[in-house]
Order: sequence, then structure tokens, then C-alpha cells
Amino acid sequence: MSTNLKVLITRRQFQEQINRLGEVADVTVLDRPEPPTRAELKKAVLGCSGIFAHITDLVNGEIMDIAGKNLKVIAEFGVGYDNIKVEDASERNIAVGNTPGVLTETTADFAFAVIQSAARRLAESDRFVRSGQWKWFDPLDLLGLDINGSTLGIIGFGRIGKSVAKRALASGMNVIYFTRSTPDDDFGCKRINDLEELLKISDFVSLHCPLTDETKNLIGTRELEIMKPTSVLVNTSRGPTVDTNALSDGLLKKEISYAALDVTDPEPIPADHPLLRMENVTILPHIASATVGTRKKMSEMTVDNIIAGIQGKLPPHCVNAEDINWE
Ligand code: 8YV
Repeated sequence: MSTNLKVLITRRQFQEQINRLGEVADVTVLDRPEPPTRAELKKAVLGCSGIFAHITDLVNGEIMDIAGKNLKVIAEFGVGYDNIKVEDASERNIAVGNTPGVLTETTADFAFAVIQSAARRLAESDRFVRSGQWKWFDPLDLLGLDINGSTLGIIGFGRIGKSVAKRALASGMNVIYFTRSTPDDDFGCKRINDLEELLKISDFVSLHCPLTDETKNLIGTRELEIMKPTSVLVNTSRGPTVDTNALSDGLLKKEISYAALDVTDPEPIPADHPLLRMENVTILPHIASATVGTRKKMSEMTVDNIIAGIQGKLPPHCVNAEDINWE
């Protein structure tokens, strides 16, 4: 459809949602598996009213200014939107949308699967068989950790953190948590107000906080030293919440026993990174929300946010609604 509204989708997306957008705007899709370069992004945003953004796009004031005065809405395909400079958007009266809720259970399922797989060394055991090292049954080989009866420390007790906690309780874990917010209900989990205390007593530590200035490198050298030498660190939040070099060192010094990461800093992690040579590390390619159903819902919600925004209505899921004045 030819309108004067232009929308950019920065990666390939579900055709059904591209078609929905096409009914109200001229849509450009950067239809490749890989992210656009900075130069490509700058060129593609020119004159856009809406940007359908992904985690790989840094959308800052520079990009917003290049897009120009038509830009009304930037909609993130995801709940975390640390790649969008929200302050820059608010200063320019541009709404920022995201997709909370629809990915909570899928991400929690995945995070708990990662906790279990780290406990029982599944990735390592698979590599052991594939590489032909499995010669016979050995009663003392590949021994893991029990989930039941152990303590899970959750950092960030929002929607996803709570859903992971429910799964953990059902599996017989004791759940403790650290959060800056005030949860209305913690269904038998124990709040710990001191992060160091949580790190000291947890057998598993799982990160579920957003990436902010405060949470960048939340887990670094000191935190790893405090953790139990037998403990497991699981990160399905954002890579930079963990200091990658400190983690490599901490694993080498046996400060903790295992790390399982769905997110890394940088992302992707370079193929020659020392972490990839360690058996007691699992690294996954940022797939916590990656199910057909959930990614479709995220795409639909992102398009809902864009359609509202380009038509001058606040997106249904707007993170800076209080800063927007479209009178
Ligand atoms: C997305 C995510 O896959 O929602 C989030 O915050 O990390 C993932 O669900 C990612 O943001 C893709 O843009």
C-alpha cells in the first residue's frame, strides 16, 4: 500500500505481520538473517514513522535524528529494550514499545531447562558421547548436582524471575531472591536484601534482571569469589550483567563449578573465546523466547505497537508513555 507512512523492519519477520503493517504503511524489510550494518540502518530509517527494532539494533538519538521528524514510534521485538535509548526517544517525543507478558512462560521454561541441564551436565555429556569418549558405564563419571533440596538464588523477581521460581519450587528447590522492586506476592520464596548474602548461600544463581547502568557487570570478580565453589551461574537475561572476563577467570580458579549462558557479552561470543574451550560451560545462542508460538505473539505485539504509534495513538505497550505528548 502506498501511504506517506513509512515503517522499517530491521530483520526478517513473520509474513502475516509484515502484511498487517503493509495495510497501513509502506514497509521496508531488511530481509536477511544477519543484522544491518550501522550504515545500512542509517540509510534505511530515513523518513520512517515507525521502526520495528531487534536486539541487534542500537537505536539512539543519532538514528532517531536521521529518521527525521516523522518518527513517532520505535517498537522492540522483545521485552528487554536496552538497545533503544529511551531517554533520547522521550526527548524527541517518540514512543518506545516492547512485548511484555507474551514471552514470560516460554522464557521461564527455558531458563529452568538450562538450570536443570547445567545441574546434570547434559551438554557436556552429549559432547562426551558424540566425540567417541563414552567407552563404558562408569559409576563415578559425569556426576551432576541435585536440583531437589538445593537453593536457587534468583536475581530480579519480575514476571520471568517469578515464573522460574514457581518451577523451582515444584521441583523441590528452596528459592531465595534479590530484587529492587516490591513484589506483592512471593509464594513461599524468601527475599534476601543483600546480594552478597544471596550469592553466598545459593547453589544455583539465575539472573532475571533487565540490563541497566546498575546491573551492568552485576556479577564480577568479587561476586564470583563469594559464590560457593560448587555453585552454578545461569544467565538468560542480558550478556553484560555478567563480566565475561571475570567469569572466565572465576571458572579457571574454580570459584564456581559451572556457567550456563543464553546471553553473552559480546554476543555472539567470538569462536576462539576461552569460555568455549571449557567443558563446564554451556553457551546458547540467545534463544530463551524462541518458540514458534511465542515469537509469533511477539511479532504481533510489536506490530500492534507500531500501528498505534504511527497513527498518533500511544502504543498499547509503551515504556515511556508518561513522557509522550502528542496533543
Ligand atoms: C528476544 C529477549 O528474542 O525479549 C527479550 O528481551 O531477549 C528475546 O525474547 C530478543 O530481544 C530479540 O530481539
